[in-house]
Amino acid sequence: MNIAELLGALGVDAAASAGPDLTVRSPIDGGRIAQLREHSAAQANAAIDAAHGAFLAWRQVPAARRGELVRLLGDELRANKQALGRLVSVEAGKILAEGAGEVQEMIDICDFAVGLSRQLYGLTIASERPGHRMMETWHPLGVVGVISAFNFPVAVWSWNTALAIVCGDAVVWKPSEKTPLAALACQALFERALKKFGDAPEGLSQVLIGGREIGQALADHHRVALLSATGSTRMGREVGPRVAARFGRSLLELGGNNAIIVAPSADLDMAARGILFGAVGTAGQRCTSTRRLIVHRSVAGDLLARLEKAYAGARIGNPLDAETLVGPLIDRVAFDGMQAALRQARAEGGKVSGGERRLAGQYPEAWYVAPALVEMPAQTEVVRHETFAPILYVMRYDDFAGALRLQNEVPQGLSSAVFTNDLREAEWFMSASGSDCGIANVNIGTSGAEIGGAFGGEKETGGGRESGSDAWKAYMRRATNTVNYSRELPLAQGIQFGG
Ligand code: UN1
Repeated sequence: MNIAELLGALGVDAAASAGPDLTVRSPIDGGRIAQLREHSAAQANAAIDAAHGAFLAWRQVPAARRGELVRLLGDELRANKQALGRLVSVEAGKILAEGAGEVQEMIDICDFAVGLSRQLYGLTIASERPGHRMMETWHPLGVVGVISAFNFPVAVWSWNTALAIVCGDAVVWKPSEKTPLAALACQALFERALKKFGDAPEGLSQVLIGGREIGQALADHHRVALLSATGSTRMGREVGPRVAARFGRSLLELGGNNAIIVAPSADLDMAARGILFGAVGTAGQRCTSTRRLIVHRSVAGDLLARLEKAYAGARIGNPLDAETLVGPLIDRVAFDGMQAALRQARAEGGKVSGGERRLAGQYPEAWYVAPALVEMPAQTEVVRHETFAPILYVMRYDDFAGALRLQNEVPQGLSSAVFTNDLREAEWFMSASGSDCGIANVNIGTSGAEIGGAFGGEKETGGGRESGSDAWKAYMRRATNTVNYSRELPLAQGIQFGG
């Protein structure tokens, strides 16, 4: 299927979005796949106002009925899993299995949100006063702005939207300028679901194509009650304070610098497989990608030999070919960033294997690379930075406390993992004095989280939590209700006030 057929099958009216402003290229060969019109800041503000109007009506619809819309969206995603997954592969460059996997995450969060639509529960709390009852009620919040990155061009929208819709909110989405077609496809599928649903208000979910000005409109507009932003720490540093300045809420999911610790008792075969998926999968362009390996000195040689073999066998190439494991980097900027990091690693004493450009003859306008394994003498400056590319820095450790120190001594705190069969090490790793990340795994890698858990991390990762567990609470406002069913009016804290 060519791109026009793919968009057609997904219900995208390509002509309606065509325009001179934004050239969309496929990282597979660098070729142009679309030319789109961008929205202006004024259009963004109008979209936010319209979404607010939709919210005022939507919040009155019973939550279980709101869940029905998400159920219908899940049906559309099931029916179009392969087509949407393929579009993600074409536009973001991830391999077909990962494109389809990303759509599966969307289906999963829809299922989760449909169940949630019959919960959205609050607590009842013992009152200190006789004849009184205290409780919490969760109400819809308002307009949720979503800013997403190229690397998960559809799933991140769905984590936010599935929850926001059942929570009674409206959504305005600014996708990455690198992956607008996938966003238009999501919007088209959402509109199909809306048609089947019937009576939803106009403007409940909208997409804005464009760059900085759109992000700024979402950050600054007082009607965006929550801005959920996924991307670099640099972006978060800009967006977070702007939203805070107007006392808006933000949910930030920023950079990761995820490590795997491999202990002497580890199953090295399993560890090698987990590291390969984490470091090389999605060409190292997940926020959860494994970027650091902290391996016990006694097993380092054995593990590295396995990894070198696995790296040599990982096929680099067109992500649409079934045998490919490593697709291209998103663009030249990513390639240059990777080369700069490797130069810095060498200057800091690193021993680099891999990292060079591949397939330049076949795809002169695309940026394929051999994943790099870099043995570092210490956790130097370059290791402390997130480079969005398949670079795995390898460091050795002697005692577990030292390994934990290395793991935590970076500015980011998203995901982490340990491979060990030692119960003490595993529990220590997950304890208060263990990993300081939002995700701490045992005997699985750092990437590929299920949607049922809360997703996000600490420190420069931004502190937000999306997706499962009680992440829905960020999309609602909490009211504490105290009800007096007695005939007296006792004051709290025993205060006597007048007669
Ligand atoms: C991201 O890279 O922004 O845990 C999200 C994972 C995926 C999500 C990654 N479920 O790797």
